[in-house]
Amino acid sequence: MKRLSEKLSVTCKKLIFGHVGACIIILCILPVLFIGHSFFRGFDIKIEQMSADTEEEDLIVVGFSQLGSESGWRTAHTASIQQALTKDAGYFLIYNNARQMQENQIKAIRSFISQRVDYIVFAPVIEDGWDTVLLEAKSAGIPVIVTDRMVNVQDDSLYTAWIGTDAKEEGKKAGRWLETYLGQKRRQPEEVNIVVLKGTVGSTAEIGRTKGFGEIAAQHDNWHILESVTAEFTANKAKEVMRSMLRRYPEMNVLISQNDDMTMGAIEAMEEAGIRFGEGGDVTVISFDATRDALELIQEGRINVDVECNPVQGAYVGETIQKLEKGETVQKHYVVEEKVFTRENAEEFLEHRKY
Ligand code: GYE
Repeated sequence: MKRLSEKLSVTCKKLIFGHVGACIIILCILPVLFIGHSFFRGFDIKIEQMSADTEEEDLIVVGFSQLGSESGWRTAHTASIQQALTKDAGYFLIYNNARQMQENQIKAIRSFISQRVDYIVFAPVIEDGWDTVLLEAKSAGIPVIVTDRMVNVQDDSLYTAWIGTDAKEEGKKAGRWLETYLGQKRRQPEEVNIVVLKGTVGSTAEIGRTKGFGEIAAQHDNWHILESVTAEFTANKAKEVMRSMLRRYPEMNVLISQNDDMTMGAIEAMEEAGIRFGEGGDVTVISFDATRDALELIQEGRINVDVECNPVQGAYVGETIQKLEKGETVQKHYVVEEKVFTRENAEEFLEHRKY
């Protein structure tokens, strides 16, 4: 492995001047940069920390491009990667938050390439549009580990491994739960009128959950998807969208919300409008993620079911890197384990839920 100090020297040169001798000049201007460190703000790189770490050898340098911080799930996913790739475990982690913008992720990946990191880990905001930048990483000989959402690339050798969740299966689980639920105790209304709050359009979670649920819905003549509309995986947007859905579709009796944050926003809108929802209510609420807050709402009977999406992926990312370090082959696609939560089992898991 390349020495960290060597890589940082290259980083300095490329980031600032791009010619030989740049590091000498950098030493002179470092105090100025420390005062007005907005220069490096976009990449969350702590110069002080990096300089101190140049003393250390054999740290595996990982550039991590996270797509944003839109949800409780995302916070847990970021934490999971940060907790796995620690200095004690032998890593130097460079974290960048792309704030939902693909162009920011592309910039971050290019910056990681120019810093000659050992690995790139990234959670892509949407599936399309990665071929060029991933080819650049491949040409630089840097393995890319995709996590959470998937990329849609022509050549799958552009990434080394993917660790994530089965979004389509999650959508199907939601549909199958609804089938069973409606079938029980003659709950089947004549018409099942569904509104779907979708996540970020073009993201794996949105594509998969929409398709998976849609396949089950298509098997029932009396299930009508009144509208599928994005609320971008955020609570605020969902509250706003839900207000308008409630005005437009008073006949709605099932809400499918593709993540817990949107569910919280939608619940607020229903409360405001005096709609009875959840157990014994007029609107059945189906959510995804199963964060701690949502499990509590299940216990209170305000969410009927929550299809789990597991954000704890850091350990698998770490294991994959360790295998690659030893020259071992790694599994190309690794899907983490997921459950379905209702009032029957929420309590049992709530006790140990960390996110
Ligand atoms: O469900 C949502 C998040 O990609 C699986 O993104 C992830 C989704 C998750 O913002 O809460």
